[in-house]
Amino acid sequence: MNERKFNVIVAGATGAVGTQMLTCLEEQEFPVNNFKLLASSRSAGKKIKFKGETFVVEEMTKDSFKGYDIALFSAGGSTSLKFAPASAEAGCVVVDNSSAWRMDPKIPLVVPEVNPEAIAQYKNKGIIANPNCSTIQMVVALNPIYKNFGIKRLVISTYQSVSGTGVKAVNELREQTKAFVEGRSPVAEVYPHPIAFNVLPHIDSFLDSGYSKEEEKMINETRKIFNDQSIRITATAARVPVFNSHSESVNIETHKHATCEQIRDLLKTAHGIKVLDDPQNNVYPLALDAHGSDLTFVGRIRQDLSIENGIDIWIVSDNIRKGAATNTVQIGKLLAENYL
Ligand code: 25A
Ligand code: L14
Repeated sequence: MNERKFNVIVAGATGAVGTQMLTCLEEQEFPVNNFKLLASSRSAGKKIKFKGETFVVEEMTKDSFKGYDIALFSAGGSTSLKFAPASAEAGCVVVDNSSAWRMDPKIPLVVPEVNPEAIAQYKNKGIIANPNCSTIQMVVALNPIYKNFGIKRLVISTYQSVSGTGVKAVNELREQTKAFVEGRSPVAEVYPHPIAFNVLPHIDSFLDSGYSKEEEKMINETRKIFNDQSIRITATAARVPVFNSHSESVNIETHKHATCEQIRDLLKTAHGIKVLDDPQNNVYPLALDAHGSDLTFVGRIRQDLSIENGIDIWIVSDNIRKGAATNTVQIGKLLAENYL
């Protein structure tokens, strides 16, 4: 890697994902020169430590970006729609974690293990989109299977943690759990129903089709990342009372026949994946174990006995790290190293 250092902004720096982005920038040894933290007026003035130095959070405005090279955004969809074009205009390339730009055909949607070459399309609009958390971990696990056997159809069920919704949702699960245990009635503010000791088949808003937006994102984003509109996909996304890490059951129908051993061997050597698959000894991926890791964990690999070319797998990853912050910082690093 060359010696050049980059002027970097984190926008939405006080949120669940923004905070993790700072840790990832440190861990991935991102070559940072000037550094700036942005959030809403609510957080302006807040002090945050980065690489041993204290930075004061500033309110994001359209003038925040001049003289900076890369802005990592995790400030929500509407904020991103408002400010990302101003950043790009100022020559500061945006890597955006919100859903705002993902399906824009001119904007690349990138998972470094799968389609790093798409980063080159940053030139179109000065924006790169980071996919949805549930999609990222799934395509990391599916990529070796897609490349070797082809994928005809996916049937997905997710079991998603509350951390994706942000800090308030994490606090709500904690408070509701205490309320239940102490015999008080739980207060539901972030979600329409209590999430403690419950399962909600509801993530993001519902569409006329009957799918939720989260389910639609998994379908559309997966096809865009693989650049293959022929994959048939259906999904059900559920929220479970887990603080962090998403779990997914994915049923895969491949074009070519694959044995479990072939799939297991492929995944064992794939970048970013760890196979945990010894169910007889109670070894399989777990949300609690994935917490804090950048890896995507895969287990319960087995033949779907109901069709000819079917495989079932269980996928778990830390949704705030690989599902959001880690992936965004990885994209930023590839962009800096290879294109800027
Ligand atoms: O539209 P999307 O893309 O679907 O995204 C919606 C939300 O999902 C989260 C993210 O929340 C986002 O707001 N998110 C997006 N992508 C995600 C992903 N891949 C994802 N979560 C997981 N995986 P978040 O909590 O992670 O980040 C919020 C950050 O955005 C900042 N922000 C909001 N509006 C802004 C803005 N920054 C600049 N300009 C704006 N106009 C926000 O800063 C935070 O950093 P903040 O200062 O508003 O919040 C500071 C603290 O206050 C808490 N808080 C937020 N809202 C309220 C609140 N407290 C009380 N009342 C509120 N209404 C925050 O939790 C934070 O701790
Ligand atoms: O990035 O879990 O599209 O509530 C929006 C919903 C992130 C997770 C996105 C949640 C998701 C979020």
